[in-house]
Amino acid sequence: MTPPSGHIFDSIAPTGSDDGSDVAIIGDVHGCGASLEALLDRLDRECPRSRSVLVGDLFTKGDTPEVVVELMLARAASGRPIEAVCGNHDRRMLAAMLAIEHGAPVEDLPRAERRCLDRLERHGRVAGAREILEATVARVEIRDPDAGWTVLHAGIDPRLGLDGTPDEVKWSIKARPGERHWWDCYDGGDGLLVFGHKPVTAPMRRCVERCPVAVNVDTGCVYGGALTAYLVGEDRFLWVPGPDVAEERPARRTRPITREADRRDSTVPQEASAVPGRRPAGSS
Ligand SMILES: [Mn+2]
Repeated sequence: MTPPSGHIFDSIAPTGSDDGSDVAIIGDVHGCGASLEALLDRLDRECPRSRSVLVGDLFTKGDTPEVVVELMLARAASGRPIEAVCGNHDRRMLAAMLAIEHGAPVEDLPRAERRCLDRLERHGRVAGAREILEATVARVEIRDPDAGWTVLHAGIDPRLGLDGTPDEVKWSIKARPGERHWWDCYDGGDGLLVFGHKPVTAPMRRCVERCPVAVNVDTGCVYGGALTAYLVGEDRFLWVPGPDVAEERPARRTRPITREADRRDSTVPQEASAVPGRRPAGSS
């Protein structure tokens, strides 16, 4: 695969899916190139006109960030819509690249960024990664107001709502031990929010009155889990195994994920009745 060079990635970003095609929202890839390739292949077979939106955290941690770059640039160059929103690791990676450009010694970079940059350099994909990261970091969220969904990396503060939540919260919010997840306190007032950042063992779909309002697609691909896509229009998950999963595992993994998603779905109306309404900023 030889993706073309030049600023292709940012220029093809669509503003909406007005041709009626579905949108596939893809969880944290974290440099797992083979998993992204397998998932995009599966999307091409099962949902050939779908627009892809990645929740961010694209390159660091995994072994093949250069493959992620190649896949994204090649897809963009072929006219297939693919975009990403800003993840905390995308900001870190772009900051590391800028530091190197300004003369910082490579040894000063944190280990994950140093390893990722080394891999990108050896495969000639630094410029491509930089192009993708600049476009990605500039987009904290992608909304489709007509369809009622928003993609962001980590989530919102339910007390502040989507518009009131600061950007740095949107790419980094995560419950500390003992705290409730933000999505358990979200009443659906800002429509469907799709996100990643917090790995879960199965894709999580929380409903209010049987309508999906919060979907977590980070199934820990780089930690031996799966890479998941959520097809918004079909309200359906697709997934492929992460790089460390043994050959025989995907089939066994498949059924528990489905059952888990169905089980969570069916219990949601009871949960929703206990959800607090949105409160103004500063109140407890
Ligand atoms: Mn993250």
